[in-house]
Amino acid sequence: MLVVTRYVALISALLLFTTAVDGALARKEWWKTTLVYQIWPRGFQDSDGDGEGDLKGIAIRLDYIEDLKVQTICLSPIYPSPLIDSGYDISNYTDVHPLFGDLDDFDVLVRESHNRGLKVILDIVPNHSSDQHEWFQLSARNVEPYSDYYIWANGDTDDDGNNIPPTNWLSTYSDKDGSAWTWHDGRRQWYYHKFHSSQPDLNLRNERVIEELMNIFDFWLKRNVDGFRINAVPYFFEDEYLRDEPAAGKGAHTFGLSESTALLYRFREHINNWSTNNGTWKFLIAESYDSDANLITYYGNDTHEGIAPFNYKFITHVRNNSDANHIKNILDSWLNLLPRNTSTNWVLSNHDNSRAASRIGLNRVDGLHMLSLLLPGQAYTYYGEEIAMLDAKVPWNRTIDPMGCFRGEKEFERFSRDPARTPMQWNSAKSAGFTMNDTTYLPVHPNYIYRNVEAQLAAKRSNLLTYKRLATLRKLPIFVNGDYEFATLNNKRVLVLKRSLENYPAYIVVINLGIRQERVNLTSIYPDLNAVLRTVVESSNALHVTITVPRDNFILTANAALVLSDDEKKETSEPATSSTPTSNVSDEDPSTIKSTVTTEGAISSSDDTAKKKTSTSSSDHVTPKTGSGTTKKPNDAALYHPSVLNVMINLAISVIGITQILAVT
Ligand SMILES: [Ca+2]
Ligand SMILES: [Ca+2]
Repeated sequence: MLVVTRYVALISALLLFTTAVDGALARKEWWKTTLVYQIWPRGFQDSDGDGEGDLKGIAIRLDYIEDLKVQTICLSPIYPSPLIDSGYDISNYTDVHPLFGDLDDFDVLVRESHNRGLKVILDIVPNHSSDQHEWFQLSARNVEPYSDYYIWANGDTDDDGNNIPPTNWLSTYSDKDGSAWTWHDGRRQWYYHKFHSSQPDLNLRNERVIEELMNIFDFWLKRNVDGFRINAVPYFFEDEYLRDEPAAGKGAHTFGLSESTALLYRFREHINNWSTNNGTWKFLIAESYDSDANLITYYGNDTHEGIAPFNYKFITHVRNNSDANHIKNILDSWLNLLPRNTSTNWVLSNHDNSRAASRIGLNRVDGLHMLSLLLPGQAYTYYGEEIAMLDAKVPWNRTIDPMGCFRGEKEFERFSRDPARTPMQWNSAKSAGFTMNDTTYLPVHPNYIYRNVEAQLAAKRSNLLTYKRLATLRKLPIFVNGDYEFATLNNKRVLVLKRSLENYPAYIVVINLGIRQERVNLTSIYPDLNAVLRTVVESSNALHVTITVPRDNFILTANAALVLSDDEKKETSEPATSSTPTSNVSDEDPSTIKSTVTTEGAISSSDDTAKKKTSTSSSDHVTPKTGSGTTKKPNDAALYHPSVLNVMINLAISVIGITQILAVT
């Protein structure tokens, strides 16, 4: 009896250990496939009627956010700021702008979010502060230790004795002469600002400044935030010797320096140390429009873990005239660049760019969401994208973005980012339900009368309803762990994404990017699928939707998209070769292009060995060959091997059990 009791206790302890290990690993990796909702606090929800969004407003809308099935909220800057650059000009990194509320409101928002299982991440701006920040005020007066907190230089004088800037470096928010240097009368020196003259660049070669930044991370970590978006990474460092750029404005000495990447590694190490000490795993993501070669270095190297960069390919490379081949090639080439054991993310739009519905096409939004939400890795949704909000027309006299303001009345519309930052469209009431005020911080898009959350929730089909179904679907193991494969059909007008996972029915996303109806036949690319596929999700613009479709002959109306499932296969156990023969191939592109890739971003080629291993994980994978000759690899997100652990423990239990039995006998 004693032996039996010991045996049961041992098994219980081992099972508890297994569960604890699995749980700990899952917690550590929670961010790898999270669906992030980016909130622009000024434009989301006003709670006090001043026409400006605020933290209490976000808290009011948490039910909505939870119902969207997103898992993480990313807040654009909420800190005290003169708001010259919409909050990216921070005058105090460890407080909340009174416009948005206070720290208590923030704590409530975090607590309420966590109660719903939602994570909260903040936007941190290490490159520059506001000139209203105390550091700059003291630095301008040469007060120690702040005198070297910013980048000051003496400059030169021209032949007429006028002060001229130290270098030819240019500002992004360029005024008439475009210089990134502004003369400070008090200190009688120039200070460097890549962005607006009210946003002086911090001197990140000063260890005291780095310490300040680490303290800022700690301040918010103590308030239970779940991670950070790191802003403007390629601008962190500039040439130490202040050399002129060979081509002014091209960034040879002011953009993408390797020191910037190295600082990311330090941030990562600092946050990881926090995680280790506190047992709460944090999420980091780096904002950068740098070259692919530099972006890949963000992931880390043999000695340092890095911070994954945003994948902005949808923003930088996909337009309303992009065909299926173009999109396939863009996504494929990025995924193939990824280092082994790393994952990526999908961003259709953000606060710095035209909205996806305006940039790529209103009718394409659902199909794009099928890609961004059903590809492996994280996905990001910019507020309003789920209802396909469009850029609003913001007149000159309402323009507040410095990118627009500096260009003047004739040119501002080409540069202003205000059109993508207008108030969330909640309903058809006054000011779209964003505020009780008649006046809103930016004008509401006039289409709010019919394009709003309330209307889309009530509709039989809508962008919002499609989005919610996709957000739910992406949590299935096949989308978390499965491999992916792109193909194109119908002369580059139809894009196909297949997700597959062993012992799991395949899912196929089919998107008609063309403006005409397309008859689709999947048999040429996937002959081993069931003859009949189940319609899982359809785009809100799809017509003639049926519960099932024949694999070899179905219709996609213009810009329509479907998620199909092969899930009857297991029940029928139908051999792949017994699929219904092709009956209609007339519309098929003879040059159909298909490539199979694993979710690790490693295409089936010999260059696998050249890919750097950057993860700290010790897991290396054998690469089995499938019958189709395609190299498949397990998904990076499934690296915990709980099943292996379980097998080992079961084995240990068996051995111990046999030993005990032998001892009794
Ligand atoms: Ca308000
Ligand atoms: Ca800088």
